[in-house]
Formats: sequence, structure tokens, C-alpha cells
Amino acid sequence: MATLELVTLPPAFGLRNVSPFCLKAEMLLKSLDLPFSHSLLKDPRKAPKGKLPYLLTDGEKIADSELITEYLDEMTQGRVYAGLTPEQKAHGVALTRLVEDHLYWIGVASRWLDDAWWPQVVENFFGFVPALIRPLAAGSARKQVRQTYHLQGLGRHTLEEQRGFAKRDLQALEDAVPQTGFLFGDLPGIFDFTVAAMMAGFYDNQPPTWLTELAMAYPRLREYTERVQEAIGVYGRHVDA
Ligand SMILES: N[C@@H](CCC(=O)N[C@@H](CS)C(=O)NCC(=O)O)C(=O)O
Repeated sequence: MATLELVTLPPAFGLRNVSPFCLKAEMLLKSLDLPFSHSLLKDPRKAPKGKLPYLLTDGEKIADSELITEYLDEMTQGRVYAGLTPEQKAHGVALTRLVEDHLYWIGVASRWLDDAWWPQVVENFFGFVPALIRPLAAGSARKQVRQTYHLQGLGRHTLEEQRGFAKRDLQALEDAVPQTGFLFGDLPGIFDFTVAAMMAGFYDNQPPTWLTELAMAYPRLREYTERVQEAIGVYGRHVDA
């Protein structure tokens, strides 16, 4: 069997696995019971596509959590999506796009673009940069985040409007997740990992962001996020063994 090494960001903001995409991939590997090693990369620019996670497998680097998912599905002869109807898969893909291509960006803004929270980003993400050039490196990355958020479209809205978009996303998730069990069965699957990995970071990042505070108002989503992490034994935050 191919050896698997998952490369992720180091812990930050009180989170053991700070990236929702890295946490999702970790949950998936664990749920498939595949042996893998885990290594940390501080500087995502050194990743094949400049983002984390990537999976190193027999010399090949698979970059992007969704491409990792597809690779693992093929490697396990379809275990990732086993038992899902086309309708369930469609629902799962739609939720993934909501969480990873919309709500995620609001999460990024709540950390990077909030002046009160920004020092946490500098300390946690740029602590490895020599102190002399740290403000410059962090400031230029922040400028890029601001431009990306603007290009995405959300960055054109007032903070109050952004909070409104976040609330509608969170309400949709609150209404989509079940009160007991998981999205599509008795065991958690890839789409549960997608939602729970994203929400875990928002609930547990320290100190709380304005998005953490909004997310706390959705109890079913919070309980569901805990249930998925507990079922798989992989948490975004640090937990005692
Ligand atoms: N679509 C990618 C997204 C990965 C992603 O955005 N990773 C973030 C960490 S949460 C990253 O490495 N960002 C570094 C950067 O954009 O410079 C996936 O699913 O893996």
C-alpha cells in the first residue's frame, strides 16, 4: 500500500489543526483507517499550490483537500462516497461550496481584517519570520487577503452586511444538519467532515472572533460539530489524550 504523509499548517490560535481543509483531510484519513504520518509546514508558499494541505504519496504530491478526497476514494475503491445516493452527493457538494467558498472567506476576514484580532494573525502565522521583516511580510499578506476578499465580493460590503451573510450561511447549516446522527447516515462521512472541520475552527479559535460569537447562536450546529469530532476522535482543538 502507498505510504501517506499529510502536510498541514502548524497549530495556531489555540487550535491543534488550524486549517479546516487540513482538518477535513485528517478526519477522512482517520475514518478510512488508513495509516498515515502527519507533518507540519509553516510557510504554505512552499506547498505545491501555495496552500495546505497536501498529501505526499509515493513521491507524488496531491494538493487540495478535495483532490485528496478523490484520490483516497479511488485508492479505497469507492469507500469515501460508498452508500451515498446521487441526491445525497449533490446535497453534500452544495453544502461544501457554501462552507468552503463562502463562509470560509467570512472566517478569514474575521481574523485577518479585524484590527483588534490582527495581532493574533501576526503572532501565530508570521512568528517564524525574522522580527525585523515580520511587519512587512505580514502587512503584505494582509493586503493580499483584503484584495482577495474584495475580488470575491464579500469585501465590498459593510461589516454589518457581512454579518448578515454569515448569519444566513449559519442558519442554512443549522437547518441542514441533523439533531442526532450525521448528514447521510449513522456514521459520519466526508460531507460531515467538511462542515464540522470548518465550524470547529470558528467555535474554538482563541480568542473568539466576531464570527465565533455569531456561530454560538446555533446550538444544533454546535452540538453536531462536537458529535462529528467525537465520533472520529479527531478534534480541531487540543484535547487531552
Ligand atoms: N481548496 C483548498 C483550500 C486550501 C486553503 O485555502 N488552505 C489555506 C489554509 S486554511 C492556506 O494554505 N492558505 C495559504 C494562502 O492562501 O496563502 C483545499 O481544499 O485544500
